[in-house]
Amino acid sequence: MLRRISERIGRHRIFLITAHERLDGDALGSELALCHMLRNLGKEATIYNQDRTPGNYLFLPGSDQIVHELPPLDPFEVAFILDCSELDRVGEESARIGTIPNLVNIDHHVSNGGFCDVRLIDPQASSTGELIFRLVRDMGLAVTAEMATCLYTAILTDTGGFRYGNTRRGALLTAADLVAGGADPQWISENVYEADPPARLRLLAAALPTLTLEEGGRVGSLVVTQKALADAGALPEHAEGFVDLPRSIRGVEISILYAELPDGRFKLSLRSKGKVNVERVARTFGGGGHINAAGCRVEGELSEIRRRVIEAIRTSAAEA
Ligand SMILES: [Mn+2]
Repeated sequence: MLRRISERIGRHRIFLITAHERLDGDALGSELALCHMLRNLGKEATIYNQDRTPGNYLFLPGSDQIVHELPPLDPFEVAFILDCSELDRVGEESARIGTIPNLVNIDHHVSNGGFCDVRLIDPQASSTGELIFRLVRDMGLAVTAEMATCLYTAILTDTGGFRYGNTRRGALLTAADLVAGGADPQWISENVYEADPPARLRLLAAALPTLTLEEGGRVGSLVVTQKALADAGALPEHAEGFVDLPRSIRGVEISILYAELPDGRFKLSLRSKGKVNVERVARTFGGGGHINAAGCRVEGELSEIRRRVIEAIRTSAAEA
């Protein structure tokens, strides 16, 4: 499959690169590394994202050139859809992007349905960044310092700072190669994790009193409402990582963040320890992800959603 992707790169000249809405370090790092690679080959590449780049990723080289309005599509020969298990994860413009003649999907989600022919899907990979690295190496191309910074950020963030279950040999070996290629772990970590605006801590202060432990302390959760966001003067991206906090409590196996969306629905982020599968829980609500990290969007009253989630956790545990 790597061959088919490199053939497409060789044969074509003008590329669109995109990833899922609500950007994370893997989406952005993968897009930017691929963009650098294509441009180094003398190709034209444009990154389109529906959402703005979160502030803590603006240090990534090339992030200032990302566009948020889809340019006229006629010139594009190939669209790379990165870190998406489904085309519609791209957002509002997914249908239009789907009309570009050649689609290539590079992704590591277990729930990937295989929405296009040319794809590189490996649920064993830590991140899409790790797969981009594989592609670059397979093509015999150099990993520049810029690319190394982007790909290291992708792996660092998708493994939760090399802590989650996807922190396997491949992730660590790739990270080591990227450090050799010019990625600076300390500088990158400071930019990603230690560059928060005060609003993020104000939002955290509002979220912590919502801490709820259920199922005998096995399930821990936090809530971020639209009101809390407004009061803190915070953006939804500032709640990034809050889901990991209940999980830091001994005995908590499943950690959930209920984040209210502007339309009143709730975006659920689920994390788990060890063999506990939250992907199955998210799938009950039409979402997806990985065994230890998944998400979904649910409509309804929060208390009712909580009840349904606990029910899904029980069902999933009974099936396991
Ligand atoms: Mn990812």
